[in-house]
Amino acid sequence: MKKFVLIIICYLLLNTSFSQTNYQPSAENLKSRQDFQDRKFGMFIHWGIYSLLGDGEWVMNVQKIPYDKYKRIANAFYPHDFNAKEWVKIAKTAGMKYITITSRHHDGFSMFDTKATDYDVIDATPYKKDPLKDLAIACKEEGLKLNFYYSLLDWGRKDYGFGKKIVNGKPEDTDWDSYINFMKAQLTELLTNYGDVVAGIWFDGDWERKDANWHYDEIYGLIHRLRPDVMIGNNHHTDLKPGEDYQLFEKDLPGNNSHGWGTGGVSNEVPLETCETINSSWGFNINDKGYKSVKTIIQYIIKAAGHNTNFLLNVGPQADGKIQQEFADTLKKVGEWLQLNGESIYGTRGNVIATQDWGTVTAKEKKLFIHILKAPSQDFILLPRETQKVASVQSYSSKQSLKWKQQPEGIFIYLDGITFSTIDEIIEVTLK
Ligand code: FHN
Repeated sequence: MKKFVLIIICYLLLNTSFSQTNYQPSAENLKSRQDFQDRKFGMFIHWGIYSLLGDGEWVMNVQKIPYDKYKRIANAFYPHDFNAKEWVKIAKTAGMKYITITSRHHDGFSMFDTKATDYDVIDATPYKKDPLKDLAIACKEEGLKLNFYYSLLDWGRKDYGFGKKIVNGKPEDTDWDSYINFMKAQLTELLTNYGDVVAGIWFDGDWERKDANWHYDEIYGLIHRLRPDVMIGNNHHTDLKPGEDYQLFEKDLPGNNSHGWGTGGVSNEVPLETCETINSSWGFNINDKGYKSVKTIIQYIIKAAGHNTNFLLNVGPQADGKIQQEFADTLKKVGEWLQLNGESIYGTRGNVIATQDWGTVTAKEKKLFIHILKAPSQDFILLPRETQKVASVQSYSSKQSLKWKQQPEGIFIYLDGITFSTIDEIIEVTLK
């Protein structure tokens, strides 16, 4: 009898549709959105069995490795140097306030303990431990939130039918419903087995099948029902869809389209996040030496904050579980800058003024933080359209007072005596 009741509950959980068309986020969800915006800077982690091959997370596809052969590498996955506390320490030292990690990427391998498939870290590797569990515990201990990246696209499963023609919203000759149910079962695990540290689900891969019916109504409905506070984001590179709680951008600030992925509009209703890599790869790539400089990363954080956007910076750890030293060194320096200047980033909101040639502005309560990333050509800057009365203007680093004048065009701030920092010269304006 007990078994029968359980089956009915599971059936309802997997099949009930919760319409997201008129989705009204819960009070908990609205609170999560505020907290998320306050955190501003997160660590993205792409880590999977692909890391063993040192050629990025697309290696199976790019090197045209047949799925059955690729699967064999799982047997070599034993990350003896993996220490979740170390990762969290690196993130925390960098000033990152949350982590988003790949629970399952396009190769279909689940990096967590799942009952929905044997192609997972517990059943298919000699490691037999769940790294996401350790990470959830370490994040919780250190006050970081944890989001799970989850690929909709799967190169290997028969019921996904990679490469099949989509007819009436389904891939031809496959059991699409079985695939949707598989995802729902896994998402249920991700949302119920890792505690309240889990703050978001980060979908990716929708772009591979624009015409498919992804059953978002059911999937998003399930997530919101299990955890109303959890935020749903989907990197589909288009306009926000009903039920999504934050909008994702890739390798671009919202509104830009330098990679062809910024094709949708920018929502002004939900928090925004953009992601970038610390070098040129997402998953570990042994030949990638395109390390971004400390300056580039800090300026990215600032520009994103000015755009009212969080910045998610990716590292691809090695297969042994180590985050390479080059990344850790850069992140430490980024953290040192944030230690000194974090007040002008965390908890602020952007879109105060349009981005200027010289930089951008962030705001918190009565303060405006003017971030000068490039010395302006004149000896003043103009903050257009600021109507609130100014109480004081000073250099953030030296506390030296600066001359200013409030005119109908805006606030003129005179920069005499300022020596511009090569990364960011911050001017603090206090409003009355
Ligand atoms: O194909 C993926 C890629 O591997 C990586 O995960 C990035 C992260 O934003 N998203 C996809 C491309 O849009």
